[in-house]
Amino acid sequence: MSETAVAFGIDEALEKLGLNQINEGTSTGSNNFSSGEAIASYSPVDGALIGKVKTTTQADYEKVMTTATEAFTEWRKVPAPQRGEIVRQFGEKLRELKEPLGKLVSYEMGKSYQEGLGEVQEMIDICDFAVGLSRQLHGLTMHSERPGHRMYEQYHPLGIVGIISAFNFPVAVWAWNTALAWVCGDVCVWKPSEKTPMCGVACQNIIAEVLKENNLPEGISCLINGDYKVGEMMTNDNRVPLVSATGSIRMGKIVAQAVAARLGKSLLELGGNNAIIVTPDADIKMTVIGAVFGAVGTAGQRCTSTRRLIIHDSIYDQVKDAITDAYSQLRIGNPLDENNHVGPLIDTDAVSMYEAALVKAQEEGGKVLVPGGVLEGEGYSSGCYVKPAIVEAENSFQIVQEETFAPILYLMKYSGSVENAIALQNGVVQGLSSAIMTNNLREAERFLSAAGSDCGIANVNIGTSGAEIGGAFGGEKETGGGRESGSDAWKVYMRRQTNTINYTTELPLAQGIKFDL
Ligand code: UN1
Repeated sequence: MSETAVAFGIDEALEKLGLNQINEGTSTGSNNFSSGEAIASYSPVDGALIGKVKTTTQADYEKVMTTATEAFTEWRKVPAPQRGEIVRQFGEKLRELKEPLGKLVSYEMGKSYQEGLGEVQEMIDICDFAVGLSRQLHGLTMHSERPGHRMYEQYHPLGIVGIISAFNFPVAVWAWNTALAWVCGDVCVWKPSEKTPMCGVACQNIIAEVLKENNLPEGISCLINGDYKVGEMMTNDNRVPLVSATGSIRMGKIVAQAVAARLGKSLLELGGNNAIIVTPDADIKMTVIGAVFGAVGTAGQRCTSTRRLIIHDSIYDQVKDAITDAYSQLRIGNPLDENNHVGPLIDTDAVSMYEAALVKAQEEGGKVLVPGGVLEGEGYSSGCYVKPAIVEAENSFQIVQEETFAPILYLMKYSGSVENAIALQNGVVQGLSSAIMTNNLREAERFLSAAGSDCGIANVNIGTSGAEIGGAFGGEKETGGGRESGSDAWKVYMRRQTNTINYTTELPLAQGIKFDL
């Protein structure tokens, strides 16, 4: 255990999460049949080893599928409100373990401790949502065209839901999926990112305890570990009717094609290229807070991170100065230290991508306003700390069209009406989140209209990140079209059945067809 880890109580947190033994690589957590090569998890905070987790081989995967399949036959018979009760207990455990889990998220992923706690709060919130939902999995009733007939629809569980999640939200995205899937009567097989495997084992330990206390099979929640090859076992597997995948567009295209080839369902939550439009009527103070948090929060590694600021030319210089000034006050360093605003990137590969993007932006003609750079020296020994950068750029630059998972903010101007800003905002392949800062009702409504933002999320006087769990979360175009968490996102985790019941002694056919024997 490193000095930093001890100073910030990581050892205690690991112990509370039942992870102490993993440090020796002797166990990979409950309900984990993994026997393959170990993957080591190093903290981007200080480069120290947190623990090792064994990967899942094809033979291990078969065992997991048998366990999950058996658990499903039992779980689907449990009434939905009772399934909700299990999710309620899971939410209670998360409340108890919010600090240690938030700390592990911060230490293994690198986001600030505040954001780590926020992520666990999202898990708690989705549990509460799912508990209520467990009594509201409604279908509709319809009027039959035939006399003495009743027609209605109902929702049944799908079976095994495969969850592939990314490093940037190592626990919350799993919970968005799994809390809903469980109340819907599904069982889940989760492959967390190989960059944050300890968070996966910690979550599995928490739910395993709840299931054990309730004499339920642990196969309701299964964990598999490894890289994309382990993910492929699920995407190609007919026994997994739904694969919910969060990650890059590149990954999503591979998953979508594999799942579609076997006519399975996929729920995709892929990259964003999120912009804030700043109109002449914007509140500049609010704009600065929203834009800076959006761009540098989680070190620019949210799918909802603000990547572009589209500013009206009449206020461009004023906004530019206010934002660059705010950047000069950012403190970059250990994310467990609550004085810091920005922690490290996930690993040194991410640092290389950040550096390459800054070079590319300049090659394409971008003008650097706030130079980035990799931080070195005391406190930065992991090599993962970078300075948030701002570049004046054109929307048409190839690098601006891409999502770089790093704190790089592109500033661009628009002139004339808000439609010109909306055209720029929509002028990318991604369609996750978008925002407009304005006190002008007409502009706000035009941004929200059918001719406005083409994204899954469109906010007014709020930044692009930090969505609440109560709304459906996801995006259009190459973001993948999936919707997770709130609203009626639960429907994707269930199969719909239309039932028609004849309570007469006749057998009239629909559409008035006569078929007399
Ligand atoms: C993600 O980055 O994959 O809206 C999810 C937000 C968070 C979730 C982001 N609630 O920023």
